[in-house]
Amino acid sequence: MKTLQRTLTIVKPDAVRRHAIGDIIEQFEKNGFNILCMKMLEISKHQAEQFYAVHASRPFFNSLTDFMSSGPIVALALEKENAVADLRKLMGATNPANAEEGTIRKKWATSIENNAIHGSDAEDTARFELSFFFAGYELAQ
Ligand code: FUP
Repeated sequence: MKTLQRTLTIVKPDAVRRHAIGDIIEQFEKNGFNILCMKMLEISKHQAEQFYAVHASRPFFNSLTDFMSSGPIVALALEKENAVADLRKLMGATNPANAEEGTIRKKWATSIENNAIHGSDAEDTARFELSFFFAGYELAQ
């Protein structure tokens, strides 16, 4: 039996500025992800701090949350079998210098911070992150 899994992805402000939204969403569809919900929005510094709370003690936290609140982003709820791991594979390594050929970060990321895309790193993180951006009624399908 197939077990569908959901994950949260964000097209980050750098990728939106570089007009990469369409290309990145095409990659989701070509790689078998169903798009359940999608919204373009801007988040405040405070909201970025809440989203990335697990990184609060890291040296890059201030810069990361400035960056994530620096312009529009696109948040999507994706679904497929093995969605969390498959999206991580499609994204590529956090640092684009280490990203494999054919990954979204290899194509669009310009630095470890301006790395084009976010994807949940585990099933429990995905639950928190999906509920951060989408209400229950939006995900009820
Ligand atoms: P990832 O899950 O690949 O997005 O990476 P992490 O959860 O380790 O980090 C979250 C975000 O913090 C990254 F997308 C970019 C940023 N970051 C930095 O800016 N500098 C670092 O040294 C590590 C991460």
